Formats: sequence, structure tokens, C-alpha cells
Amino acid sequence: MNAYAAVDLGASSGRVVVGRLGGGRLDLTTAHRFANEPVRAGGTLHWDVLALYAGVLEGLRVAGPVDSIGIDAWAVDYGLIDARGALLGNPVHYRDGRTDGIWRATAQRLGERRLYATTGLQQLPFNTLYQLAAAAGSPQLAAAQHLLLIPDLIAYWLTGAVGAEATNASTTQLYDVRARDWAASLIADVGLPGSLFPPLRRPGDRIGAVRADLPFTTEVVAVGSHDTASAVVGVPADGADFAYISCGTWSLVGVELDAPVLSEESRLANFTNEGGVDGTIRYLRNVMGLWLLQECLRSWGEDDLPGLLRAAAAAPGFLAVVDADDPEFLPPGDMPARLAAACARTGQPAPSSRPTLVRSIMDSLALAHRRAVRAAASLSGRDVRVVHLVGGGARNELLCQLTADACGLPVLAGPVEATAVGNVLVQARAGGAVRGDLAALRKLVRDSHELRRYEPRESAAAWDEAEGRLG
Ligand code: ADP
Ligand code: LRH
Repeated sequence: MNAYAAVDLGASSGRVVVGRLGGGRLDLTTAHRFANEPVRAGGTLHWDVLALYAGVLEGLRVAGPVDSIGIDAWAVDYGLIDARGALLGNPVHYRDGRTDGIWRATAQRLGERRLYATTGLQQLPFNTLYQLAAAAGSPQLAAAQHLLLIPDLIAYWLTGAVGAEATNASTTQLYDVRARDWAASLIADVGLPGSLFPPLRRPGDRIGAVRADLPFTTEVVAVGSHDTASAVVGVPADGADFAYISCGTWSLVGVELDAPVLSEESRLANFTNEGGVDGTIRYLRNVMGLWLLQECLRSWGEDDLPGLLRAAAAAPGFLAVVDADDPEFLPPGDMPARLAAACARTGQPAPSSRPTLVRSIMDSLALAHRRAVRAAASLSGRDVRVVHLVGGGARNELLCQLTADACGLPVLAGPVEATAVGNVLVQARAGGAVRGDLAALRKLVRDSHELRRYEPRESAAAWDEAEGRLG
């Protein structure tokens, strides 16, 4: 049949995509796309995980017969299941404030150098380690038999099999990046039982047949279940001298390596070493991404994104830039007001219209892309000659062009659904329909997708000046 269903849960939407292989090409069809709307209840921001699961089931129904299903989702968040397999409460959203005031103290207690040497992870306040520190002493944690990361929870509901897929486990800050195993001594020092963390599975492993009570018969295969791991598989690079930007709610900006970079310089630059497919390392930094724009649209009740981006492209550039990575932009809330306050703090005029504010966000993101691409190259020693931009952001022509300008490098944009592409290709390889290493899979992506190329326009001095405003 050579048809594979990719379940891809992003922070802004979920989708079930069917990938069909034939004649050296991969064709994708979106069977179903559904909103991912978090819910605040009792003062805590949750994922509506049952609504997401309902979307997955509907998508798999529409998808029809497939050889297998692969599941990926955003990183770090988890559900706890008890000894009978019941979900103990709704998974908490990584943008919830429960780790505020806890994560730094936890990092200091465990030792920031030790944490980096073991896990290679950047410090983000929502790393699973810190979420578990915030949950310490809760009845739910006491009753928990297993912690299941979001894709592993969906796989559990579909198959009954418990496990932890390694690329996503690598984002917990409880995973040893060199041993490629759970970091047992760290887990013990946090006061958690090792048994909470299920046995690891690797991309390509068979997870199991779907439960008999589901209305379809197929099996679930492990993929790079961290969405960014699948997205990087779907980057249509030719050769090794590329940086990637997986650009959606977040911009994940970095390079692909064979081994982690665990230097002190890298730790201080807050670069992460996440585990990739085929034992690769995703050496990258989280840039705040299109979240800045999404939250403005939500505040304004505006839904004409293409119209707004056209107006932003016509607005003057460099009016004001902000540090897109400022942690104050992380939680949900009034984003236009926070952006205006950030401009005021740096002595810049706050953009007074929606198009100028959107332009300022695009300039700021392009600047953050440039910083991260340059740092990834210099910290890893990797020569970067082209930037591949994949994900929903590849539809944003303004951002692609500004990123090319800021980086002074060509940007190759697409595929938009790189994550689903990577998910499908790992399943297809596990099923024997395609062979080869990541380079071979990427050739298939190049042969199947039209990419858009953006050449850098000469504007280095303007970008240098803009960067200077951030101090
Ligand atoms: P995630 O996986 O994090 O949910 P996506 O990769 O789906 O994110 O990307 C979502 C983003 O893509 C949106 O926030 C939006 O900014 C951008 N996007 C979607 N459609 C368009 C469009 N037609 N033009 C420009 N940008 C778009
Ligand atoms: C992107 C992503 C990213 C993580 C964040 C929590 O969807 O998985 O790689 O850092 O969500």
C-alpha cells in the first residue's frame, strides 16, 4: 500500500496527514486539521488532550487504510498514568507559570554545569525536570506509575503499549545525551523513582498494533516523536553545510551534528543538544517564533493574516526591534502591550498601527534568527552556507526574505509540513518502502517538493545597527 498516517500535534494546531510513496516521490494529503486550544481551569493552563485525541481519531478515520501510524507532538509536556493506566489529570501546558520561581532554584541545587554536562539541554523554565519539581508532593505524582510524553500518551491510547520515544525523552532534561539513556542518577537526585520513566524506544521501532476496540486495523511505529526531530528529517538539505529554522509557534534554529557540544561557551549561550533521528544531535536554540504574532492576532481578534503580512511588507522596516527571546514574551497575555513596553525600555518608538507592529515582530524575529544561526555555526564549527526554513513560517514571504537579509545567506523555504514529511519517511523506512540514511530521505523530499529560494539583499549595516539597539 505504501501509505502512512502522520499524526502531528503542534502547539497551534493538530493534523493527520497521509503520505503516499511511489515512483521516488512522496505525496502528502492533509486528512484532518484541528485547532489546539489550551484551557485555563482552576488557575492552571492545560492542554485539552481529549479534544486532541478526538481530532486524531477523526483524522485516522478520514485517512482510511494505512500501513502504519506515526505520532509526533511538541516536546517536554506529559501525562501521568496510574497503575491501571488511567490518566491522572489533564497535562499542564508548558506556558503555565507553575515553574516560575522554582526552576532556577532547582537548577542551582542540582548544579547547572552538571545538568549541562549530563543532558546538554538549554535552560528553559518549562523543561520537564522543572515541571516535575513544581509538581513535587502532589497526590497525582504520588499515584503515578508512568510519565508519558504527549506522543507516547497518544500511542498508549491507540495501542496499550507504554514507552518513551528517545528524541522526545531527550527534551526532558532527565536524559543523558551521551549515554542515550535516562539519566538515572539525576532522576534519583530529584527524588523520583526510576520506574516512572518507561523503557526507551527509538525512531523506527514498532510500538504495537492498534487496540481491537478501535475502528481501524494497523500498527503504530515510533518516529522522531519530538516534532522538531521529525521536522529536521524533513529538511530538504543537500550536504552538511546548512542551518535549519523549524519555524512555527517556535523558531528552532540550529545545525545537525554527530555529537553534542557541551562546552562552557555553549552552555552560557544556552544552546541545546537534543537527540535526533539516526543518533544525530539537534544543536539549536529556541527562538520565541511566530508565537509573538499569534498572540497579537488573538489579542486583536484579527484573522486576516495574509492581509496583515502584506501591509507589514509595505510598512517601513527597522522602526523598532525587540529581543524576541525575552522570557517576558513566554506566557499568554496581551502581547501588543508587552511589545510596546519592550520598545519603550530600549528608547524606541512603539509601532502605532497593526501593520507596523507586525513589521517590527518580523524584523525582530529575523534578527533573532541571525543571532542563533551565527552562534550555532561558531559554537559547533559547522560551515553554514544556506538556511533551510520549514514549517508554517515558510508561508510567510516577508519573514523568509528578512531572514535571508539578516543572515546574509540564501534561505530555502519549505516544505510547510516538514514535520509530517519526516514522520512519514521514518515510518516508510521502518516498513522497508524506502532505504538509506538521512541524506537519502532528504533527496526524496527535494524530489517531491518545490522550494522557494530567497537571496539576501545587501543590508548588513542596517541589521548590525538594529542589533545594537538591543544592547
Ligand atoms: P505549530 O506546529 O507550532 O503549531 P505551524 O508549523 O503549523 O506551527 O505554523 C503555524 C504558523 O504558520 C502560524 O502561527 C502562522 O504564523 C504561519 N502561517 C500559517 N498560514 C500562513 C499563511 N497563509 N501566511 C503566512 N503565515 C502563515
Ligand atoms: C516545537 C517544540 C519545541 C519545544 C517546544 C516546547 O513545537 O516541540 O521544539 O522546545 O515545542
